[in-house]
Amino acid sequence: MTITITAFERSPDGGKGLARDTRVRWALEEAGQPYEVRLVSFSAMKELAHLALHPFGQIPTYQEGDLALFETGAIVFHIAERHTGLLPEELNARARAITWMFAALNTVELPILDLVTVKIIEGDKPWSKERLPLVMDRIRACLDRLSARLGSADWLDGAFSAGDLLMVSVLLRLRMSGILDEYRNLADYVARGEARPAYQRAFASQLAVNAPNE
Ligand code: GTB
Repeated sequence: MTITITAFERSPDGGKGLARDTRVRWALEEAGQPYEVRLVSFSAMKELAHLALHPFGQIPTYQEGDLALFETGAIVFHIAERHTGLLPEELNARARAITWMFAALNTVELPILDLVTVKIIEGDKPWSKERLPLVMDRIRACLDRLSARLGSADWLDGAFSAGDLLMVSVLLRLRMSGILDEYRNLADYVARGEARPAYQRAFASQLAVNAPNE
């Protein structure tokens, strides 16, 4: 059955891989699943046809036969459950990998999104300068713990899993801020994720849509 995902017709990052379709593309590449991409404009995202797929009018969505999903965590979990390569077979190891998926999205991504809000969305507000150090402190508190847990391991819990895929995707958002460079092992961890051939293919395919024409 054909898998179709949605992505920005024109991503605001110009193809740096920061929009959330990249993590879904990456999961599909890791799982060796071919997929098609339907590009949507910002206005089309708010129209009824897209709202039927994504109640919050966002990308990415995932369609496979009569199944339609939204939320990258749910989509990556679905892909990981149905194909090999993203979740361990052994049940306890599998449960731990799923725990890291939730940790990436529920614990680590939240302060990182606050940074985007304070710097970009609310950057012109009078409180944003004052708020920035507080947000940075919350990110560092989280990264201190993550860095300590990762230690010198390649991945969070044994072999690469969907937990690592989501954690690396979330941490990538920090690259421009420079905070990641304060944590050598986390910077190396992200680089290891980006070096995976499946990530490279995912990145290249989203870049092909967004890179300005030569
Ligand atoms: N929790 C949802 C999920 O994980 O699927 C969040 C989905 C989401 O935020 N989608 C964004 C969207 O559709 C795109 S990824 N926004 C349009 C809207 O809400 O109207 C967020 C994003 C956008 C742009 C960049 N960028 O250019 O750097 C990075 C990330």
